[in-house]
Parts: sequence; C-alpha cells; structure tokens
Amino acid sequence: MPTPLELWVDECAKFTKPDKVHWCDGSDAENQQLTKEMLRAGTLYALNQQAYPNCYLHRSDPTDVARTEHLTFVCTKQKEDAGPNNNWMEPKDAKAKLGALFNGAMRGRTMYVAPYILGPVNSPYSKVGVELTDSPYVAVNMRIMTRMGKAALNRLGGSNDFVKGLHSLGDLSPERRYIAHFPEEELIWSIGSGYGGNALLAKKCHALRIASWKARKEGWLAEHMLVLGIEEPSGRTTYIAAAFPSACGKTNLAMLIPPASQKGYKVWTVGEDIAWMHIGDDGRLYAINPEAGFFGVAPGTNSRTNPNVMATLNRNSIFTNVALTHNKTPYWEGMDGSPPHEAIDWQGKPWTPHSLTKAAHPNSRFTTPARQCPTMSPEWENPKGVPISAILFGGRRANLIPLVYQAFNWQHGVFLGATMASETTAAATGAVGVVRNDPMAMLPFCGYHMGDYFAHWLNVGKKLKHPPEIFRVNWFRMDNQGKYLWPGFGENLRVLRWVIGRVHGEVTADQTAIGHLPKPSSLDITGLDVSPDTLRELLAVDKAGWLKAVEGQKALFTGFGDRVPKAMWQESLALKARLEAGAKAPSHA
Ligand code: OXD
Ligand code: MN
Repeated sequence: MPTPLELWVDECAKFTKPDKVHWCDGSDAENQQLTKEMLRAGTLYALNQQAYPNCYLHRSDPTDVARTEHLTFVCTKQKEDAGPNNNWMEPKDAKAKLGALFNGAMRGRTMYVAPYILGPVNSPYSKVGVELTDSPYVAVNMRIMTRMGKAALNRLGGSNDFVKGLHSLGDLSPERRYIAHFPEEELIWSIGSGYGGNALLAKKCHALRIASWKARKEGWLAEHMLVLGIEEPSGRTTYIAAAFPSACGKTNLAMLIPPASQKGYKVWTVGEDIAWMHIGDDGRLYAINPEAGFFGVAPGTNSRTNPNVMATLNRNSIFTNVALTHNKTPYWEGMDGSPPHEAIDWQGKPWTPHSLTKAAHPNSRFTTPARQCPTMSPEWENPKGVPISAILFGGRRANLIPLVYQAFNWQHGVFLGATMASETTAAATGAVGVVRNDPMAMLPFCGYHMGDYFAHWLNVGKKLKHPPEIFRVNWFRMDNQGKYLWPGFGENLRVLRWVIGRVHGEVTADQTAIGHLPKPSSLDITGLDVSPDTLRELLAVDKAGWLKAVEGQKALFTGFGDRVPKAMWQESLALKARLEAGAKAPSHA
C-alpha cells in the first residue's frame, strides 16, 4: 500500500510533470552530487575552497532577491479568518490560478522530494513537513536549514501528519509569482521565486504561517523570535526570547559576545529567527528552535558585529547575492577590512569601490549550519526546550521608544508587542526606512487574523503559572544628526543584564506611564561613550510623542477590526489616561 506521502508525491508529479523524481536522503554524498550538478549548470560558483571549504555562491534572478509580501496569500475558507493582515484568495480560486502555473511547470526538470523535521529529532514538539521543489538550490539549502532526509522519513513513517509544500521556480517572473498558504489543509503552494523566504517552505511558510495557525488550535506559540541564554558569573543561566522584524539584528543578538568589560558573562545561542513555545507541566513557557541553520543577512556582518557568525559561515555554507573577490572569497558591504580594489558584484558584473552601486545586494544572505556556531547552547536540541524567563519586543525606531522598559504584567506586555512598529528593511521588497506597525514582528508571518492572534496571546498568558516578564527594547535611537545614541551589538548585554535583574527581582525600576524604566544608575555604562545626558534621553518618556502614538494605536486596532480583544483597547485607553494624569503606574504593577 502506498503511504499518504507517496500518493501525494505521485499526484504532484502527474500534475507538474518533472522528468525525474529524486527522494532526498540528506546524505553528504547526495549533497555533493547536487552541488556538482549546479556547478556544471552554472547556478552555483565554488568559492576559494582553502579559505571557505565546501562554500558556494549563488546569484539569483535580479528581480528575485527578497520576500514579496504583496504576492503572499493566506487562503482560508472564510476571508475573515485570514484577517486584514493577510492577502486572501478563496482556496478554490487560488488553486485554479496557481494550478494553471504549476501544470507542467517541472517539465525538463527534476522534482526533489525533501522531507524535513522542524525541531529536534526527538522532541514531542517537532513537526514533519515535505517540500517538493524543482530547485536543487532549494534542496541543498533545506538540508542546512532543517533536519532533512532520512530522519524525517523515519519520524513520519506511514502517517499523513505532515505539512505539504509544493514549490516550483516557474519562470521566475514576478508577474507569475505567488506564495499561497492553505492552513486548513496544512498545505503551501509557492511558484515563481527561488528566494529563501519564498522558496524554503520550511521557514516562513511552515514554521511561522502554518505553525502559528496550528499553534492557536493547539495552545502554543510560533513566533518570529531568537532565543538565547545568558550565563552570569555565578553560573545562573536565564533564557530570553526576543522578537524583532527582519534584518533588525536578531542573528547578531542571538550570538552576542560579551565585551571585555562584561567579565564572566556568556551568551548561549538557542535560535536566531524562529521560536516555538509550549506551556510546560510546571506552568512555564519552554522554547525550541525549529530550525537547524541560519539564513542571515550578510551586509554589516563582521568580526565586530558578530564574530560568532563569522566563525560559523566560513565552511559548509551557501552565499546568495554577495560579491566575489578575485581570490574567490565572498565580499559584502560592512565586511572586515577595506573593500577589495575590484570585485564581481552580486549580479556578476565588475565592481570597484568607485562604483555607484553596492557590491553585494543589501539583502544578500548566507545559509549556514547552526551546529557550527561556537555559542550554540548545549541545550539547543533539548527535546523539551529551554524555559523562557523574559520576552523582548524590539523594533528599529529612531525616536520615542526608550532603550528598554518593562510591562506591568502579561496583558500589558501583549499590548507592548501588539503596538510595536519598526522601520522597514531590505528583507522585503518595497520602500526601506518607513515606520510601519509590525505587531510582535509577525505582521508578514501571522497565518491568521491579527485580532485572534492577540486574543491567543492573552489566553496563553492565562494558562501560564509563571509567565515570562515582557519588555520593549530599542537599540536604534538616533540624535538629530542621525547618529546612534546607543552603541548596540555586544554592549546590548548591559541592557540584557537589567532585564535579568528584573526577572529575578534583583533591581528596582521607575514606574512611569509607559512601563517600568531602568533608573539610570541601574544600567551599567562604565567605559561606554554614552554621557549621562544621553542615557537620560534614551530612558525618557516623551509625553507628547506618546500621546500621538496612542492615536496611531487607535488606527492600528481599528484597522484590525472587531476581533481585536477589548483588553487591547483598554490598555491603550489606560496608557492615555496615565500619560494625561502624569500618573504613576497602577499599584498592582
Ligand atoms: C528572514 C526574514 O529571512 O525575516 O528571516 O525575512
Ligand atoms: Mn526572520
């Protein structure tokens, strides 16, 4: 008897008509074979194998370099269930429209069957998915980003309990590019793009959009969050999950190296993009990292901003849309040292530092195995996950949002996450640097109605006996000359130390209208080029600015409609009242 997987693969093959079907086992030999074929086809270039063993460069179609949110759909039976935060098509219409494109799309190509596990192989929280793709580049990247191959088939057995993902490069035309999710069927169809966020279906499509839908049904959380552990000199380790929008430094924060001034501290990486969090028997929240690799932004990455990732990506990695030096090493803006005198840019054209264009695309990426990262936590594959004591919500905001502040309680924390906004980045197509609301950094990734998502967060809080403390952070405050007020990177540990102090009830704070703020004396700034005045500015509450922000919150909640829980409106009204009264926080805080 064929298994449900075999039946589905057969059905998709009949429809897309590949010349060949290859079942991926995830082995080294298979990886080498696929690599060889891509080198021969000219879709991969070997990097300098001495300096970068087993590393390759891929150049994408120049119109296919980032997530395309306007071409991404959530296709629920009821439009309202997808919510105003998602583009929607009726499932029947989406299947007709995309079906016409998938019909025969794999002719002349091989269909790769890539079974994968999201999460540690033996975790009860892990899930199996299978991606069918006609892109060998996707297949080899999936091997880095997930536990792909035999282990997944073993876990699946003859079961039908897997997320189905069908992907084809199609003709790569943005006119015929669609990323469609059918959460009710746990099905993803993606055509017309080879870009990671659109084409590695395990990542944003499964681990966030489909998983968030499933998580709501099953009572857990699938979030766009890094997870790290901070070990203090005493040996105590505290785990923190932190949501930031794309390209806001999650990878750098997750593997931060304490500066020399922070002696005895150690940061352990559990994940750098996605966290799945479940309520444990002890009433705490536990997080696993569903992924096995990092798909990081290259520009700006160097041995000051992220020495750990630099030590990770120098072997067994795939670089996409970076530049190539004459030594066949990768180059991107903001890499260590001075730029090469000449290079080949991300589009394969000659480049010099005098060129008016960037050498690497601003959203050029590396795909690299997590296990190679020197700071991977010994707990990163713990099937139970790690207990989360604090959740941070952080955006890229030049103004208003203080460096750090703490919510009064879970509901207020959900409100802080819900009202998060951030300046847009190159990770998605469209204008860069525009402030947009991005609740919990999930606007592009929540697979259902944002109002229901807020309600789900509130419900999870009710079930937690020991909920994590919730904080807002902002490393990106600027002065009016456009200079950052806070040094960021490794120095962010100083902020995380305050967070830990609050979690364990070891530091006091000032109660303000917006939340608990650090007393300037409780943030260690010794040795930093941050004056007491700058620190005061970083921790100030700008009443007029916040009253304006409250108006923006009203527009945000109104835009999401009736499903926004009353509690969110109450929090907004209460914030306004506190600001107007100049009052302290409620006494229960
Ligand atoms: C990513 C993203 O690639 O958020 O992680 O765009
Ligand atoms: Mn991301």
